[in-house]
Amino acid sequence: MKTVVRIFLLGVLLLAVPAFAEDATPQVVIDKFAYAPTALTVAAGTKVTWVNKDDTPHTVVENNKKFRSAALDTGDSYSYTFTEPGTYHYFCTFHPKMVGTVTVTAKN
Ligand SMILES: [Cu+2]
Repeated sequence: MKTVVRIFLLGVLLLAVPAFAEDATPQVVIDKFAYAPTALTVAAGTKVTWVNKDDTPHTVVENNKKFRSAALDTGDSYSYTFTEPGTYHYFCTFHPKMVGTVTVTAKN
């Protein structure tokens, strides 16, 4: 019985490794007319991916158009790699009340 538990735990650990690797690319989920998380902090050089899980098209557009996605349908995603430290405010062109922020810190 103990061996079974050990094998199970080993399996859990092996499954957890790819999950940690995925965290290196932070995701912002778009759902119910909102970005989640609304505010995200990443180090310079980080790629951020937005995924639309809503049943309505949305966009991701930086206030000064430093980045802008096409219209994202349900299931579509958009990625942008932040190279310059700073604060980036973005919104949805279809629903301007939808806003989010990415804060980019200097590379360690
Ligand atoms: Cu929208």
